[in-house]
Amino acid sequence: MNEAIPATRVDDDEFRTRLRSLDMAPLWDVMATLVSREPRTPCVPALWRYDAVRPLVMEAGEVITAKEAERRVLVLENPGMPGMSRITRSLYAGLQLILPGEVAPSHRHSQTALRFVIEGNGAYTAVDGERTMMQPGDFVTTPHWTWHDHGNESSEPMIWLDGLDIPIVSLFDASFAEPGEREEQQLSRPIGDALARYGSGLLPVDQEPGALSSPVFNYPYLRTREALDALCRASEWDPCHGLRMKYVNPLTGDHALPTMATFMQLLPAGFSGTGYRSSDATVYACVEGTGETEIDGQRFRWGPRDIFIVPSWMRSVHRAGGEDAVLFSFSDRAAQERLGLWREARES
Ligand code: GTQ
Repeated sequence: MNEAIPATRVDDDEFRTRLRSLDMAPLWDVMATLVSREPRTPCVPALWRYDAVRPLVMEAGEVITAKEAERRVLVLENPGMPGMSRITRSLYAGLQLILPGEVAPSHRHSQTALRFVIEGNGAYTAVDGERTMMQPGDFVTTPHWTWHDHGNESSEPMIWLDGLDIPIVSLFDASFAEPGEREEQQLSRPIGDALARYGSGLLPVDQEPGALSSPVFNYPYLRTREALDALCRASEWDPCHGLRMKYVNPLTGDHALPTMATFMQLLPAGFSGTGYRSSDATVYACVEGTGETEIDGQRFRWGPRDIFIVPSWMRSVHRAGGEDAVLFSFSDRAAQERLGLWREARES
């Protein structure tokens, strides 16, 4: 934290050369960077307009099949970190395309994944023996080390936003993955089983508490939207967030996934928020309505299906247009909370 050290004492090249030869280095060169007073990040604010990126996603459908690619995805790369397959320092995001009749074969990995459905109707993801049919606005999870395959038996292409904790797992050098024995996993439960069993305000009578990831693996938009609709009549609005809810694991009340926190928020028509910062860089996907988010003074206008990010600790302000706006978002807040790292600052 001491930024001014007299040059005469530290500019001893001969000393530095000897240090380097023994794989050592002086901390005082890098102290202020390593232990910064506030978050410093190469991550920059960015927005992907769906109208601009969709044609390229469809073009990817002509270049390679889902099966050949294993996962046919265009990675959303933060412009501040090109070539690093990450949308923030800790998170990966991409747009995945499944065309009618295609299957993305079964596999499992250490990384936790989430899907947020952007376009299409009725493609499925199967997770550990159960399929769920996906609709726009649905939030679908694939907890770490669960078998999952995706398929599309509908007549339209389906596109969803993938969010994975790939950079977190790679930071720990803890990545394991394996392909399934068959392309599509064997199903052992009917469609809708997990939601009925765990996500309906009920639990099996002998259910053990706990579990790192939620047993509910599809949080349908229909239900989420209904909840927001009912709440917005009664709730007082948060000056920064409007009405913001988090997706939870019904066995713990904690975030649905251990590393990534997920949220849905409603900004009422004409909402003009106050300034907000938090230590979790956040990926937003607009579901309904239009608006703008000012990020460190830069204005990003968004509409349905657009994706944008607010980097760690940058000041953001949300404003909604003439109708109610709905934003899905995810971040590494779940991991940060577990490590005691997460912080926020609000302007009143
Ligand atoms: O659907 O399993 O975007 O394994 C990247 C890696 C999606 C997936 C991605 C993956 C997946």
